[in-house]
Amino acid sequence: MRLVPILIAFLFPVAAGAASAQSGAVLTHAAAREGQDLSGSWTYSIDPSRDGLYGFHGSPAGEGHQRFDPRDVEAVIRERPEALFEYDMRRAARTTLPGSWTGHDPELRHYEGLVWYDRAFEANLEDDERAFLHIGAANYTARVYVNGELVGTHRGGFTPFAFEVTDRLVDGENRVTLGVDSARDETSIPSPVTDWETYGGITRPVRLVIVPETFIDEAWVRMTQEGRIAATVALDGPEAAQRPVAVRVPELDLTLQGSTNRNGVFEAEAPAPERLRRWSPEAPRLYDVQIEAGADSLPERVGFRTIEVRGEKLLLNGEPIFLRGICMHEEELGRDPARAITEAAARALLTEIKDGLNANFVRLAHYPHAETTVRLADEMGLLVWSEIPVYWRIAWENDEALATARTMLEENVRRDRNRASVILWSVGNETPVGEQRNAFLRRLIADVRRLDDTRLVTAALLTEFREQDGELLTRITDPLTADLDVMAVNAYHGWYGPLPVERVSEVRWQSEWNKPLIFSEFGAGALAGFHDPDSRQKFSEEYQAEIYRETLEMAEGVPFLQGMSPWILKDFRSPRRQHPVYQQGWNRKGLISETGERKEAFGVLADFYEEMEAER
Ligand code: GCB
Repeated sequence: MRLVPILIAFLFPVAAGAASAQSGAVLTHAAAREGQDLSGSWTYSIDPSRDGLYGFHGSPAGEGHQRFDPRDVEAVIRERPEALFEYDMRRAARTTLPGSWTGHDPELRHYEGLVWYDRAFEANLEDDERAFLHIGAANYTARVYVNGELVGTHRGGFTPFAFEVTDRLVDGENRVTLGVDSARDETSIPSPVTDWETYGGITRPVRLVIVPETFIDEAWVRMTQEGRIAATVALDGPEAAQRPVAVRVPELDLTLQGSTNRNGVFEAEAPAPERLRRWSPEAPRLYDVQIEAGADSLPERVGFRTIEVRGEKLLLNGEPIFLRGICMHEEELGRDPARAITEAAARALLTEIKDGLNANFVRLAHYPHAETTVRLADEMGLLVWSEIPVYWRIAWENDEALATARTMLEENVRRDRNRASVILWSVGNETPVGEQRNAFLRRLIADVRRLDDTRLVTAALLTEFREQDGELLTRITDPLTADLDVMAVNAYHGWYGPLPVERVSEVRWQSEWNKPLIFSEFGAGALAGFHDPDSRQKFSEEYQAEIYRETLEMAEGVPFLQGMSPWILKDFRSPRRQHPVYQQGWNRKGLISETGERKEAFGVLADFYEEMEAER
C-alpha cells in the first residue's frame, strides 16, 4: 500500500506538492471548459523602455505610466486636468489576438521588448465557482494583471499557463492587461541566438475558464507499456481528497472508478477491452472519454497505442515502424505569417505532410507547437516528435536556465500526454558536448521519465564526420546517447561543409550503441523558381533535389536508421538568413515555399516515401 502514493508523487509532482511550474493550474483540455474565449479585439501599446513598469531611475512606474491601471485615463484627466498620462490603453491601437505582433504592424517585425495588451470582459461568478485565466502561450515573459492587480508572471514562450483570478473578479465589467516581453538573454530558453523569427506576443488563445470549487485540474488517460488502460486524475479544491472519480470510455463500455487519495489524486488501471482498436497513422482511432468528479466533468478524446524500442527497432503497437517524416516550424502558409495557428492553418500544413508527402511522422520543431496542431495530428494520424527549445547555446551552468527548461518541459508534457500521436519527447537540439551540458540534459531526461512512462526520449545530436583512407565516415559519439531511447542526428552533408553533393551517398555511418537512429534533419536551401539544370548551384531547386536523392541513398545504407524528418516542410522566417537574392530573411530549406509552391525536392521525398509505404 505504501508504494502507491510514492508512485503518484512521481507521476503527478504538482498535485503531490512538489510544484516546479510557475503557474498554478494545468487545466487539461482548457478549450473544452466552460468560460469565455478572450481571443478577438484587444488594444496594445509598445513600451520599449519598460516605462509601464519602472521610472527612469528604476523605481516603480508612477501614476501616469502604469499601463496595467484599470482606470479610464480620459475620465481621470477630466477630473484632474493637471494629471499627466503618457499612455491610454483604452484608446490605444487595436489588434486581434492571438497572433504575434509582427501581424499588428510591419514596423514591429524586429521589435524585441515589451508590449502591453488590454481588454474588458464581463464576469458573474456564482458563489461555488472559481475562475482561471488560461493563456495558451505568450512569448517570452508574461505579466498578467486583472483589474490592476498582478496575478502572476510566466516565462517561456510556447507552453500554457493559468492563474486563478476568482478573488480578483467583480460582477460586471473587469479588465485584463497582459505585459508581454519578448526580450531574452543568455539565460533564456532559447537564448537570443536561434534560426527562426522570435514572434513576440500572445500567439495562442486566452481563455477565462470557470470551474466548480473542486474541479478536475488534470486528467491523463493512456495505454500503458503493458497494453492496459490507465487513468490518473488530479482534483483541486477543498473537497479534492477522498472524492469519487469516474473515467468513462462509453464506446468500450469501460469505466475506471474509485476515490482520490488524500492528495486529491485518483489512479486506476484495467485490461484493454478486446474490442479496442489501437491508434495508428493508418487508422487513427480516437475514443471519447468522459472524466467525472463531483460537480465537475471534462471531455477528452484519446487514442490508445504503445511505442517501444527493441534493440535497433522502433515498435508501434508491437510492430516495427519506420518514421517517414518531415520537420515543421509553427508558421502558417502565406507571405506574412504571424504565428496565428488556427485549426485551418494547421490542417493545411499537416495535410501537405500526410497526403502530399505520404508521411506518417512530423517533428514539431523547435519548441512546443499549438495544442490545436497536436490534436489534429491525433485526428489525422501523424506520429509526433515534440520538443522544447533547448537549442544551440544555453547557459548550462545557470540555475535559472535549468529551472525554466524544466518548467517548460513539464508544461509541455502535461499538456500533451493524452495525445496518442506524440511518441517522442526531445530534450535538446544540436547542443555542444560537455560536462555541464550533459548534466543539464540528464536532468531533463530524468524529468521526462518521471512525468511520462509511455513515450520515448530523444535529442537531436551533433555527429563527427571524417574522411579516412578515402572513406567517408560519420560517427555518433555523443555520450548523451547512452541516456536516450532513440538517437537522433542532424546531418547536412553536401550543404554545410566541403563534401561535394555527388559524394553524399558514399557516407557510411557508425554507431556503438544498440539503438534506433532518426535523421532528425537534413536538407538544403532552394529558392522556389530558381533553376540550375546542372544541379551545381546552391539555392537552386535542382541542387536541393540532388541533396535529397543523395541523402536518401545514404540513408538506405544505415541499417539502424528507423526514421527521418528532413529539414523542413516550408520556408520559414529567419532574420539571420540575409542573402539578398536567395533568402531575404527566410530560411529556404522548405520543400514548399512560404506560399505553398512545391519545389522539385518535394517530389523526390514524396516518391521515396510512397515506395517505402508500398514495400511494407
Ligand atoms: C539545424 C538547426 C535548424 C536550422 C537548420 C539550418 O541544424 O537545428 O534549426 O534551421 O539547421 O537550416 O541550418
